[in-house]
Amino acid sequence: MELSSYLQEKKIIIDKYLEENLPLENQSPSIIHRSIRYSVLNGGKRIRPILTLMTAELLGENYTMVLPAAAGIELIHTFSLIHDDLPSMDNDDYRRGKLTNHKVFGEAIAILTGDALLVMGLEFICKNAEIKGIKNNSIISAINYLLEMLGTKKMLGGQVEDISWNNQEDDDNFIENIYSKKTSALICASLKTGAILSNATKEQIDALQVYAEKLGLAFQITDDLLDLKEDKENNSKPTYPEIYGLEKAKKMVLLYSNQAKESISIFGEKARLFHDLADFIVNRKK
Ligand code: GRG
Repeated sequence: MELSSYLQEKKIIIDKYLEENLPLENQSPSIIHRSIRYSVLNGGKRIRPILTLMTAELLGENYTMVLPAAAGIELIHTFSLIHDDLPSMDNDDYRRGKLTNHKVFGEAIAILTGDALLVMGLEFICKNAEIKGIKNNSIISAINYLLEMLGTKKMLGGQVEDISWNNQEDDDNFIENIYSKKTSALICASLKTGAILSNATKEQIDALQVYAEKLGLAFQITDDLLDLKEDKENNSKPTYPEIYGLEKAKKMVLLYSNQAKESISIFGEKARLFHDLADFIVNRKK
């Protein structure tokens, strides 16, 4: 199957699962459920949960085996976006082409919506234990790894460094290190969740982890390149292409994308979609 059809097909599956499993808007307290549905069901690309499904399929499982956990990861991703957009952080007015959560519901509800999505995301992953063939131990390992990826050494720590740095760091790898924590970490957890729940071997997990790390870096620098084309509404810090220039940024995206592809050679032709995704990240327009 072509990657574009695959992404479209799996996005529909994830959207449907989320639509059917999120609390309804009229459920009390209504405002938080309206806010959750506003931010989750608003056209994200669903790259992270798709990676979880893709990993299960690569390892010979049906994607339905990992669907609740994949949806849980999307909820946690949405939580991070809502908090990232807050006035005290990036102070963004628009997300996914619509007003950000705090612009519609106010700051207090936006913070609580993020909190609720983090809790609900973990709840969805726990629900994956109800699927026949999934071992409780695998759920515990997947959650354990995910929490490591979200904590102060990874995503949360990367965000702290991102909002605290003063543009005077002279280490060339400084921004890559932040991107690895802020962006690659959750992508690593997306693949590893699929891998653990599909009983992958250590060799397979190690290969997929390198792929995820490199894909995350290519993804974040591409995000910066796409942001350059949009008018900046806030006083955010300079991004990779603004510091190192367009040419170097494009070169690094290509390098990381190629390294991602090389890292999964053990899967051979079976990993074709993963190769296509690494190419797609380089060429994506949104
Ligand atoms: C993890 C406990 C904990 C706290 C969160 C706020 C925060 C700390 C982290 C923010 C990290 C962040 C926003 C990273 C940027 C990641 C990124 C590239 C987002 C855009 O992803 P896409 O393009 O977006 O997949 P869509 O809209 O398609 O889902």
